[in-house]
Amino acid sequence: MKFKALLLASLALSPLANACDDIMFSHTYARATPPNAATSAVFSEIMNHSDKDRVIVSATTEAAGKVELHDVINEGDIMKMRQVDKLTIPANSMIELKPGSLHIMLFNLKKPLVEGENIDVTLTFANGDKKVVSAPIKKVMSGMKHQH
Ligand SMILES: [Cu+2]
Repeated sequence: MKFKALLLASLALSPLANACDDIMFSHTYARATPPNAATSAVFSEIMNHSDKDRVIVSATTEAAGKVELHDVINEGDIMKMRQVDKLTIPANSMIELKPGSLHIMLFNLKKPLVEGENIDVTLTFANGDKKVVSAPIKKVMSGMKHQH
């Protein structure tokens, strides 16, 4: 019983309501697609204002049947995308998801992504937090071939 009381006390003291506010997304957008395209990507600048590393372990969106976290690596002269199992935002730092680098990959698009519309992307963190980010759909110059 003593343990339970301690647990409740610590829960009451922890700033659960503010848990997500340490992470800020800016310049988030999804790449507009031509009709019949099956894939797209979401980019963002993600800032971590806390003094703990934060880790994104998965993402989902209504707009796509499958979502993966991706990085781009150089293999010889070829830039290749590969799936990563997490995106770590170091304490008091930021990471940039951008074309040719880290991105959130959308597969099996349910319909084309039309410039001017928005999609919601739900990100799940390693500690169980979830955060929904609205990504405006924009046209992006695509210099990168989709090679998996
Ligand atoms: Cu990708």
